[in-house]
Amino acid sequence: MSIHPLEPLSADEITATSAILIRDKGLGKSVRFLSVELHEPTKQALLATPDRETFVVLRDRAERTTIEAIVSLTRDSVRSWREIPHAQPGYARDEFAEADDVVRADPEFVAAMRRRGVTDLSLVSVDMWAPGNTGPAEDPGRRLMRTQVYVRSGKYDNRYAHPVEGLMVLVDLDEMVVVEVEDHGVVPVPATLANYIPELVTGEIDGYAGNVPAFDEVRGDLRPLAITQPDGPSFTLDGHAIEWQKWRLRVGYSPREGLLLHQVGYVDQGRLRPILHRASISELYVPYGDPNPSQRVKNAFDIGEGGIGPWLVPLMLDCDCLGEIRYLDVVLSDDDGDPVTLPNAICLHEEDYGIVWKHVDGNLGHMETRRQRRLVVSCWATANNYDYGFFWYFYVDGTIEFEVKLTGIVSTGAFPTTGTTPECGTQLAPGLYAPNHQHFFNVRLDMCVDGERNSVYEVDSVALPTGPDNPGGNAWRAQKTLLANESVAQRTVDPLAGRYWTVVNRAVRNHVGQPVGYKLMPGDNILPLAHEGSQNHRRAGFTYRHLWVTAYDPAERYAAGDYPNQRPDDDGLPRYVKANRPLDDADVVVWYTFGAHHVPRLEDWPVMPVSSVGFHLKPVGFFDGNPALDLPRPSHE
Ligand SMILES: [Cu+2]
Repeated sequence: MSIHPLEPLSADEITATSAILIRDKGLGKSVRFLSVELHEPTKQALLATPDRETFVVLRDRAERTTIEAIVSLTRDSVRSWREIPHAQPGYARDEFAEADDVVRADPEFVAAMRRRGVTDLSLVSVDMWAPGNTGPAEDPGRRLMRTQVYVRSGKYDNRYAHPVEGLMVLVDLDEMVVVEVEDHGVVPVPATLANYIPELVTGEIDGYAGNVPAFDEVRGDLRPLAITQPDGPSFTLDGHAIEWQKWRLRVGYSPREGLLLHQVGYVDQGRLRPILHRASISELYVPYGDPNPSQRVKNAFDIGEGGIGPWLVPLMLDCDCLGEIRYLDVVLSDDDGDPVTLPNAICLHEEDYGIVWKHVDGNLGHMETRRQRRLVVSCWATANNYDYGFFWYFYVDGTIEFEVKLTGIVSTGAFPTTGTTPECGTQLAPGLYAPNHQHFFNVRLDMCVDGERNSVYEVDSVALPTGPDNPGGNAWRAQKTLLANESVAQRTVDPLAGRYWTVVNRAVRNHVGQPVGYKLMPGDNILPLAHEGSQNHRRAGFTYRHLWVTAYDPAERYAAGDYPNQRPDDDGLPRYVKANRPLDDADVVVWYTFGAHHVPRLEDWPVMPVSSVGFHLKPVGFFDGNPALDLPRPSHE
């Protein structure tokens, strides 16, 4: 049985990978497997039958070294073994758990908690954060994590209502020892309960009275709303390949990026037309904008420091997903290199999405209406307090949409109730606040609009000067500017100019002779507010531009570089574009950064209603007309 070269790794392949590495490299107990993933064949290699390979990141705790290995399963051998100096890869789950034990057992930490009146350590909750890089004194060669600490009022209590401000513990993960207990002084732990589990909110369970906000009972007036597809869904799934309507795509995943898409195309008049070779979220960066000691260190590269894969959560039918659902499992490795299966981590389903087109001919009294439908490919990941949903949508009119849904619990801090309320956050309860912050996402889109040779244009709508050509002063046009090389292809949004970017193939023309294309339509967006010299500016240069275009290089996969964890300076896009490669009629990769700006609301507490951010890819002259013209009339039975 031949396996498609882009099929994700099976559990057996992960086992085989670690067995080959242990056998050929004599790996001992000091080596952790931080990640094992498919080593994806390059576009060139995909044209033939590539070897089946895996890419592994290892950490040797004894030697304090990071190693990248490529293992050939086809040839039963280690093809590449490379030490990466000064690199701190994303954390493994086991490191979180082990560090937690070490912190709890530390006498200095126990004493600091006692100074705050906390003696029952079973109620203390330790969240692990990447330490970031707060200054030149920090040694990125030492593998570190920094805590944020909370105290629950009871077993099921929402810990984020009770932050321990100003107390942080730095842990060395290679040695698994406490490096430093940093105590900026006692701030009373806020006491007001803020739960979201109904039995706790209503006080039905003893010890949880006094929740704010509160309700007496859950609503009883919601009648069933059922989604039924008696004939099943309209898509088919073969391994990880999906066919739905005229869309063709492959679903994949990696430990770092979570959900991936490969080889997205559209069947147009019997011909499969490629659009995207690969699409993935390349970084998720969350800088906090508050000066307090516990807050200014919150500077998370959630993808480069952790990876979405291990944070994926199993999805539940009729809860996460409504209707006819097909689930895909995700198989990752643990830190011994053994496979771990996350069941039902990726959800596939169809949704009705209102009306796609409609017209009533008033003269004839004739009406035609068609319904919009979309294929949804999604997953959810929980990163400490936050929950992120990653949703790809494919519409019957050729549109692709990517949406991130943000929910979960805002990160909190405490302040003395005798002082003023913090300036850079929102008060949630007496002594409790949620600091201002931003979430920046970067999506890497390896484009192939009707082939690999594409060009990218910026399109602004501009008014024509008044004069003989514009006698009424009303005229405006869509002005296209070629982004000819990497030094100019670093752009920001401009909603007042209706700015979008098109990716076109000049060698393929539509029926009016124009190059076929897809356009990237930005949604809400924001720039960072952090100054030069800040961690944001030093370490996350990719957030200071929204659109980046680079020449395809399979080694360039992450907007903040391969190893942002603890790195003092920048990498990724700002480095990639230094080559200033030409982009016209080239194999291009489009990277889009979009920020969710979060001035927390009281209504975001204690769990925030979903807030969405994302973008659309829409055909622009890709088709000769409305591709949804051939949809059937909705039936009226
Ligand atoms: Cu937020």
